Amino acid sequence: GLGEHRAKAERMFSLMDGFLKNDPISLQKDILHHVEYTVARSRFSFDDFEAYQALAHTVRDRLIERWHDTHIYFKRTKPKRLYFLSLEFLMGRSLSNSVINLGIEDQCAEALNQLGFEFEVVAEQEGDAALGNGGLARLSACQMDSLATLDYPAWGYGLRYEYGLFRQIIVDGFQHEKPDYWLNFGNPWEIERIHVTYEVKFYGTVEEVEMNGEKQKVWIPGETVEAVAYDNPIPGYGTRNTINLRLWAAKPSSKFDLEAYNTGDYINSVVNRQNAETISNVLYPDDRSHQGKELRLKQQYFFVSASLQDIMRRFKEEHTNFDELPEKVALHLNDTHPSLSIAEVMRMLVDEEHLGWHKAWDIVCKIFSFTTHTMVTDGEKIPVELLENLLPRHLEILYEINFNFLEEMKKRIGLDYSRLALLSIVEEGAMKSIRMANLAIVCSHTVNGVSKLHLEKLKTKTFKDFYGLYPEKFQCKTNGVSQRRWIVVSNPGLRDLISKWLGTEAWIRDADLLSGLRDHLDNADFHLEWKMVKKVNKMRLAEYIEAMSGVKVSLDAMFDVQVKRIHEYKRQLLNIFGIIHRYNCLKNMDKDSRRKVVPRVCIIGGKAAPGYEIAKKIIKLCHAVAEKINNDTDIGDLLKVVFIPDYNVSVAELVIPGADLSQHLSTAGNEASGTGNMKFLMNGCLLLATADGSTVEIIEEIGEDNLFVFGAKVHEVEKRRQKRLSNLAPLQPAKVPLHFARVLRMVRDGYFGHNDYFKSLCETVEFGFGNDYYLLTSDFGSYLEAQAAADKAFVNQDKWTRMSILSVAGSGRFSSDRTIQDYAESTWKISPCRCPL
Ligand code: 73E
Repeated sequence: GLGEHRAKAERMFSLMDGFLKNDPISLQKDILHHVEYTVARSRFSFDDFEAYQALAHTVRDRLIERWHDTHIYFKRTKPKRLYFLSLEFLMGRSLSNSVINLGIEDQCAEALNQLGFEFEVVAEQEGDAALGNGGLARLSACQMDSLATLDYPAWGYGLRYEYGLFRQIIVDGFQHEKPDYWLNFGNPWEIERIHVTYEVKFYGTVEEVEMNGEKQKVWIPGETVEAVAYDNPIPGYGTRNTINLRLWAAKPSSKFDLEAYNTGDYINSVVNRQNAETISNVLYPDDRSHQGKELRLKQQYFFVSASLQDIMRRFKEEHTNFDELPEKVALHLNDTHPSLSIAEVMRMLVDEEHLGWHKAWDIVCKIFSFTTHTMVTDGEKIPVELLENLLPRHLEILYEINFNFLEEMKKRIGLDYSRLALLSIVEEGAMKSIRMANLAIVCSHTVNGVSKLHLEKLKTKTFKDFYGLYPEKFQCKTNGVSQRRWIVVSNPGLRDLISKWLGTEAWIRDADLLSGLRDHLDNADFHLEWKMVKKVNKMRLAEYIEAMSGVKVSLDAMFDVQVKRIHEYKRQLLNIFGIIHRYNCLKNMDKDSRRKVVPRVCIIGGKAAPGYEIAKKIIKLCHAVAEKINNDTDIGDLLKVVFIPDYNVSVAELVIPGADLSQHLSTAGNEASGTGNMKFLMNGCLLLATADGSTVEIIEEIGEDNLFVFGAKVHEVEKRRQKRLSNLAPLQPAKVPLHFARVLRMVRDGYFGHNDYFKSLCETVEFGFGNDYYLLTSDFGSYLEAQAAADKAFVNQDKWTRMSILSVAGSGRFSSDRTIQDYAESTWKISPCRCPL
């Protein structure tokens, strides 16, 4: 059984031992060593947190060994490297993930046990690395895991924010933001490289100088800060390969503010030095919105400049001719955030390496690829005014890129000025600005969408004009998530069950093997064990809920979860309205009917961007509704509402395995992909969802009988919006379904208190006001039907279990391994480079 497969896996892993040994005794010695000499506590007396620190350092040593070997091997074989550029990475905790990927979990647990500690408890001491907002950032983290596991010679580059995403605390039902100063207790997972530093320059002027009889532009910068590298080893699973995520921190440069020193204002000049550090200080907490703020632009350029100096240095160490760049370097832009890279590479090649413009441009167009994560047309823009001041030379380069591009377009499409204006990288008008998406599309050899539906919208709407020009550039790379993080780390019970019934752990590297679970679809023992795993996970979650909110929940209830950033388009409001409707139904039922009701625990969690008023009101409404329902003795266990505060990666690892049902309610055409749905799918949780983003492909894969789909389809949304507007003139409240109107009235009239506060929230779905842009009114009926179908299926536990098994069995396609392999082969053109044992 399982023991045998574990033993086989262990033999495979033991081959990967390096200088440091991984048997429990050796691990224990190292843990005690670190307790004494790194943590500086007595080895006879240390607590859970200190045990965590010591174990983390023990694991870190082993990571460093592999990470060295991997890079020595890469250096020797000089493969084409992928550089994954992203301003956000949501890594979460590292201990469990590392220990699993190194294949030393049992040994570590045993080593700790003998010292009187429990691995799970020790692992929970770790705080999350939350250097990102939501889906985009967690996707980067899953993709790093896949890149390492599949042996690709890749590097991740990002920023080492000192304050990660704010911590959400709830006071009286309202969200408050608290700074996440995550480095307070040290970070054993990073390696500070004090000698890997680069100068990053800002401001100043551009001057023209004569060089070898030719006129040449030079940038005379006005301010210099230093970028220091912090390296974060990313171990692959079932391989020795351990790749690097290099994050930059800003430090004052020795050249900083030289002027002030010379004029003698010593104190002020030292104080001013601190300004340099503010660059990498704090992560912008807005998911999806872009503000034209100078600090944000500074962050972007700081990141881009340091990363590209590092990349070019490595290239020049191995190669002499820039013609080789496209064969040796792939630069990937994770959304538009790092797309200043394009101007920066041009500047380096033209101004510093003295290549001709056209030659440089030719190279640049062969090295960049771009993934867009958004559905909206109005993407990231940088005000020209800001650029002119902060990066004057880059602005010139951007103008020149645009000039050449528009000249080429004129030849292709003629003097159609309105079309040219749409294509232009420069947006004229009240606020002249650079359109980062246009820049990225023009310069990248591939533009990737994150789901089939998303790509379709890119082609026909968002970037329609560009698609007409470069149809071959547009490709679909449906997102995926790592089964290492989202099953192996977060759901060990399910991991063991899957391995036992598949007879192998090979699915941890090859998720397609999960389809083998279908062979046991009707096996009663399998069903029993499957339900048992879910039950244990629900117990864990129930304990957490009680600890967080004081609400006791019944394990017989259906655990219904919606966790993600709070956004109008994600329609948490639809969920809450559905809950209120359910409450009304229960109140109106007689005793007999109540006995047949499936009890529910409705769990909602997520952060609202600090400036997003409506999102914050949704959080408050959730609490107000919970307060009312949970305290209604008439309702009891039939309905409970819980808001889980501070939703983040480690909370997700607890919540997702314990969910029976998960909700993904975005109005069709708004969620580019969605990745939460895939995590729930892998954990045998049924989905209740609109046909949006990647859910469309989940439906394709598991069949619409195995989840609960509702709501307007993409092609219907436009029509409904129009219809909704034509209803405006004669204001026809009769068109609003009765149930919906009643729920809305309750909120508006203060049934849950705070009616003044909720007024503007209600107005978003009312005609004559917000006009219900996200179509809650027209989707409500269909939503309730899907909910009823879920209730009905839950009563039949055999059927439910089958659906649950089929969900996991169909989740292989949504592994980030599949996504990454596709990118590697068709976009980046890189090959595996496996470090020998
Ligand atoms: O649909 C998700 C997608 O699954 C999308 O909203 C999200 O990216 C996920 C991964 O592909 C996303 N995040 C951002 N844009 N799209 C974003 C924009 C600005 C700042 C931070 C994040």
